[in-house]
Formats: sequence, C-alpha cells, structure tokens
Amino acid sequence: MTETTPLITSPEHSVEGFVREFLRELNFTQGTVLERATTNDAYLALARTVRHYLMSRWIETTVDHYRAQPKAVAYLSAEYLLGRQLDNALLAADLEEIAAEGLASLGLDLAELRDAEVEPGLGNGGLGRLAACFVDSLATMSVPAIGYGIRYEYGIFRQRFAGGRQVEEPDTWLAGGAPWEFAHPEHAVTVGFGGHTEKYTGDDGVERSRWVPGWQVLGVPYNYMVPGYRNGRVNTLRLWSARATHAFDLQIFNEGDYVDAVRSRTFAENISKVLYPEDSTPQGKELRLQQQYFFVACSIRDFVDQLLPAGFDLRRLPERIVFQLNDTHPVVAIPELMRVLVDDEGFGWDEAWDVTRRCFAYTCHTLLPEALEVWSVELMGRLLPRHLEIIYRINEEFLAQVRERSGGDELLVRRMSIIAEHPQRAVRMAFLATVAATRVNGVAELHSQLLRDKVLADFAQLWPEKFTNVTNGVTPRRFVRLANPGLSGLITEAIGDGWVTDLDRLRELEPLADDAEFRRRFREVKAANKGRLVDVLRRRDGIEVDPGTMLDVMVKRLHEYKRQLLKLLHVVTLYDRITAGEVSVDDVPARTVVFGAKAAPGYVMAKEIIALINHVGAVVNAHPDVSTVLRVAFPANYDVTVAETLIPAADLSEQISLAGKEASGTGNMKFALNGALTIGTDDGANVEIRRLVGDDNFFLFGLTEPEASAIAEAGYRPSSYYEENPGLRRALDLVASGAFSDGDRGAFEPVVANLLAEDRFMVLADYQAYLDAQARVEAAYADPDAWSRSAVLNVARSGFFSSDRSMRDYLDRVWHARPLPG
Ligand code: 6GP
Repeated sequence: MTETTPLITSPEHSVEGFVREFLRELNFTQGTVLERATTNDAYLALARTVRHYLMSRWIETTVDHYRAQPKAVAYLSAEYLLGRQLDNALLAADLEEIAAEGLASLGLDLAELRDAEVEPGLGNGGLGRLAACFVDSLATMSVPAIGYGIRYEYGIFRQRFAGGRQVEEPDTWLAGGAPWEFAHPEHAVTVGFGGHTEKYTGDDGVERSRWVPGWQVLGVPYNYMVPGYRNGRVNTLRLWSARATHAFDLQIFNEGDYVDAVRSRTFAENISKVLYPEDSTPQGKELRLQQQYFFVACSIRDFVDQLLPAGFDLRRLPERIVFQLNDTHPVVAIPELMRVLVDDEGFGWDEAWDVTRRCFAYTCHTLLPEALEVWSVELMGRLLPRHLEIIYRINEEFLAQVRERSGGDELLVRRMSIIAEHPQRAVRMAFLATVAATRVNGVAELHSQLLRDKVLADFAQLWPEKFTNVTNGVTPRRFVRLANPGLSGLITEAIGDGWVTDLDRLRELEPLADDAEFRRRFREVKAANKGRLVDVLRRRDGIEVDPGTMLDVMVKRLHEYKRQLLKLLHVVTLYDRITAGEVSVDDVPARTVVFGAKAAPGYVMAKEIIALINHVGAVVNAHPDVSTVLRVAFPANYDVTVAETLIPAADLSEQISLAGKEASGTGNMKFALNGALTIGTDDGANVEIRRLVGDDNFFLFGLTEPEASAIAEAGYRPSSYYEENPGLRRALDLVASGAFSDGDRGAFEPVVANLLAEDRFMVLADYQAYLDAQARVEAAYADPDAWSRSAVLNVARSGFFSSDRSMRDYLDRVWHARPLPG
C-alpha cells in the first residue's frame, strides 16, 4: 500500500469524452475497430470504459481507508450472487444517458451490449444475493468495508430442462472475458493444509504447538469494484483464486515426472474451481472445507498484511476490524485467527482469545437443523490439525464455564459442546461461531426469536446480550431503480429522487394511493413491465405469456420447505375444477403462474418436483378451455438477470413456506417494493412486511409457527387431510392417476406418497387455507383500481426493507463502526 495517490484523471463526463474513451478501449485493448467489432468486443470495451470513470474514486477510497485507519467491516462470505455489473456501474457513475447516447452515435445499442454480459453467479440464492446487496449498501453509505470471498471458476450451474427434468450444465462465466476484475498475483498469499502439529519449547520456555502443513496453495486475489451510488466511493470485493505454489511444482518437477507435475497443479487449483450448488443443505465434502479454510486464511492474512500499517499492534485489532461471518461457511476463521495470534505472533492464549472474540460477529441464515454445518473431527484433524487442537481448547474452556455456571449439569454440557459425539464426532460450526462471536443475529424478527428460543436456546440463556436481530434488506439501486425504470420515474416525479438512498421516503407516496390518476399511471407502468417480460420470455425461452393475465410468481430455490408443491396443488385444483365443469372459465380471472427455481443436483425430491411442475404445466397449457384462464410458465435457469425483469412485472408474490422454516426471505421484499401483493404465511420477514403494508394489502394464510410446532409434536398425520378434504383428495389422485404423465401412474408416485406419509412441511395441512386465500386474491383482483391502491401502498410502506437500513442496524447493534465522512 503506497501513501501517495497516483496522478490520474477520469475521462471527461460528456458524450464526446465517453465516445473517445470507448473507441480507445476498442482499439487499444480489444485490438479492433468499430466496423469489425463483435458484440462481445463492444461489450468489453464498454465495460472497461465505464470502469475508467470509477477508477479514481476507487483509488481515492482505498487510500482514504488506509490513511484514516478507521474501524472497518470485513464481510466474509463464501457466496456473492452479484448479478450483472454493467448497469450498476453506469448508474453509480451517472453515465446511463451519456453511454446510451454515445453508443447510439456509433450505431451501437446499449441494450444489446448489456445482454452480452454473463452474470457472475457466485452464489446459490438468498444468502449470496444478500451479501451482494450488503456490499452495495456499505459502499453507498461510505462505510469502510471489504468483501472477501471465492472467485469460483464455475458459478451456479446453468439449468436446462430435458423432458421436463432438470439438467445441469457448467457455468462458464469467465469464458467471454472478465472486464470487471483485477488480478493481483503480487499480493498472493500462501495457505497450508494437512500435515501434523508438533510441540516445541519457545524462547520464553513455554511449551507450544505448531503446525507443519503437508501441502500449500497460493491464493491470488481478484479485486472487484463495488461502487457506491453517486457518493464518490468505490469499495472493494476481493475474491480468491487458488493456484499451485512454485514449491509445490518444483518438488514434483525435480522428481522427474514433468507431465505429472503439470497435472498435479490442478489439484491445488481445484479449490476455487466450482461453487457447491447446495442451498441450505451442506454436503460435508472435503473440498468444501478446503474452500472455506482457503478463503478465510487468505482474507485474514490479507487484512493484516495489506490493510494495516507495518508494525501494527495486533492487540488493537478489534479497534480496526470486525469480521462478519455470513453463516457458518467462514467460521474456521475463528481458529485461524487464534492460530495466527498464538503460533505466528507469539500471543498468550488468553490474550489471543480476548482479541479474537472481539473481532467476530456471526449471522445465522437458517432454521433447518440439517442446514447447520458440522465437520467430522476425522476430516478436520486431517485437513487442519492445528485448528482442531485450537477448537478443542476453545471448547474445553467454554465447557468449564458452562459447568461452573450450571452447577455441573452434564446434560447441558453435552448439549452445548462444540464437539458433537453422535452420530460421529464432529465440530458444530454454529456453536463455535456462537461461542466466539461478540454478536449473533438472525435475519428477521421471527427468525431471531426462534434462534433464541429454540435453535440456540442454551446459548441465549448463557449470554442473552449476544443475541440480536437484523432484518434483511435489498438494495433499492438494483431492485427498483435499475430493474424498474418505469416505477422509478413515476416515484421520482412524485417525490424527487432522494428515495434511492433513503428508502423510507417512499412513505411520501402514501397519499397518492388515493389519487386515481397516480393509480392509473402505476397500472400503466405495471403493464409496460409485463410487456417487457413477455418479450424476454419469448426471446430467451420461447415461452408465450399473455400480458393481460394476472402474473402469479413463485421464484426461489426449489426446496420442500418453501412449498412449491402447495402452489402446484392450487394449479392442479383449478385445472380439476374447470375440466370437471364445476368452475366456468368466465368466473375466474385469467392468470399465468410463473415458476423459477433451481434444485441442488443431488436433491432428488426437489428435482422430482421440478419435473412435476413442468408436466402439469404442459397439460394445463395444452388444454383448450383451461389454458384460456390458466397457464404455467417455468423459464429455465432462473438467475438475478431474469429476476430483474420478472419481479417488476408481477402482480402476486408467492411466499408460502411453512411457518418457522424460512429464515427471512428477500424475494418477498423485492416483490413488495415493486408493487406486487403478497400471498404468504406468517413466516420470516413476511411477518414484518404484513405489519408494515397492513392486513388489507396482504393475503395471509396458514398455520402459525406455534401451531405448526404443536401439530408436529402431537404427531402430524397428513393422510387425515387427504381423507377429509375432497378437493385435496381429487388433486392428489389426479397426479397419482398419471393425468400429467401420459397415463404413467408411477411417474410421480414418490411425490404423492411422500405427501401422504410424511409431508414434513405440512403442505396438506395448509392446503385449504391456501385455496381460501387464493379465492380472496381472485376477488380482490377483480377490482383493478382497489388492487392498484393496495399495490401502491405496498411500495410506499416497504422502505424499511432497504439493505441500507440493514447496514445501519449492523453498524449500531453489531459492528460499532461508522461511515467515513466525505
Ligand atoms: C437463506 C434463507 O433461507 C433465507 O430465508 C434468507 O432470506 C437468506 O438466507 C438471506 O438471509 N439461507 C441460505 O441461503 C442458506 O444457505 C444456510 O442458509
């Protein structure tokens, strides 16, 4: 890190300046001329041009942070689901109009170049997208922060359907060039793995342990700009890529087998090769633990070496940094920092623990017990032997404390131990995080309460002050301002553009809900957004959507607890009633049910559900009567880019998880902010959405968390619902009859059988309540004016769900850090 700012000037902020810079990039970096440039050439030149406008801010921000040495936030996340970068960078640099005009003057179309960008899909779903929203807000709020993660060579798989079933293909997002990243091999960090530990006596006469790794890899940082919204700040996202070390090569080269030596490089490079496609269900694979340790070890080393001044007294580390653990994936950073302090820096244990404890905070993102990561002691000991020793010692001292406080309650000690004994000895990463962190937070009020009362209850008893809530949020820049230009324009016309960085100001729209002219224009925007979606789905998927229908949208990962099956049973029931002649097509509003969902490749039931949706959709869409009022659209490969056109077009947002299972949800917030009404359970952030938008503007249904727990405890019998509810019985029988599988009765037998026998997420228990709520939706939709009034109120009252507000909450409740002025 240098202390001097290099002399740089940004290109001129004008159409001419932009065109000049663009052509220079095209000629000098792409090595081509306008007449011969491919779309990808032009896209790359455009991206680099935009980058240049942000560069001086980036350097200034970095230098400012280094000079001021403020308390900084290091967000540690194994996933960042960033979405496309171009539009966000254009917005931040205030270049949208200039770029469109400049390109047009060269005969190029900004919209076409935009489509050439392949989004970096370095995340699975909610957790990864949240991280991307958070770094955006941190930059926009001038908070000194850095995001650390992994530069996966292959992001989340691309989904295709074959015969209605999901097929996964590798995501080669880097293939066309990666204009947003900056490799810094000169700042590579060496990370050890495996080997053994040994005892030795230090100069001070104290017996110590040290790690002798068996092999090493290099972590090469790739920096990404995280531009704040027009505030002159650009923060950094630093993603690590694994390389073979030279030593690693040399040793093998010297052994004489050149080909083997080259081949073995891939062993090291495998670490950052691919994102694990599991969402909320860890696989416990060795490579995954390698990834986790790799990126946190690199990040800690990087922070200490690059961002602190030489000779910094690490006893003061908590004044300079808080490492925010995005779920348990980075939790091995805790023993790593202990190792650095004790083994490398010569700290005493207690002193190191005191520093470490104050440097970490932990966010939990789940309520599913199976989603809480555990690593077998066998694997941990083999891959990270020194860290296992450290974890044992942390646990020993912690359990001594529990014993003392509880008067030797051994049952409690066993329950709280960081090391589980059954079914195998394993490290419970959530417990390790909870023991070490200064703060533990859930991601919505209900979730945080359930963490305190259930999942981490013993810990909350011991340290009530550690536990807090920070309700999730989403960035209004990407998900309103960029995704919904029509609505943004309408809002800005009404209340000015301050809402983009102060989303609470949407409140000022409230009176306009009663303004017929405003509502009319609001409907116009929605209609235009539907038109845009129709074009995209036609082009991208060959799917025809009628923009005159109600758009009923359920997009999120495919997971049983999210209950895509409940939505599907509603579709099947409608189909059944219409084909049976019980309901006339004249009596139901026409709707298009849109699904978007990827299933983890190894999650068999989720993949069955995808196939079932596609099969039901095919039959429904082919039926001459039914398809006049009901159609199913399931575009493959739902990603951030699709979300950005889908969400602004939606009328109805499906948030129908079993209460007590969805930690928060963030899609729910995006829909409300874009003027869709929610049909939802009392789960996750739905609770807060409903409280804010009002009961009249939200379709609530279903069991509450205490009700669902009580039923589960008393012994849930899904078949009783089947027996007692004729509509439900008919729907399930129809699926089982082969009506959606060309008469093949066996095709979806496992799905139906599972619902009848187990139905872990109580789809059948909530079926009738859901149908009743859908009837209320239909009634409400029949009055477009009243519907749009509710929709406007949803927008006006959802400002709370800005990720800027989440950041303020973290700053106050967790980080105790401050934005940098200026
Ligand atoms: C998700 C939760 O399922 C979702 O409810 C929440 O909105 C999101 O995190 C952001 O907080 N969890 C995950 O994606 C996950 O992998 C371990 O949890």
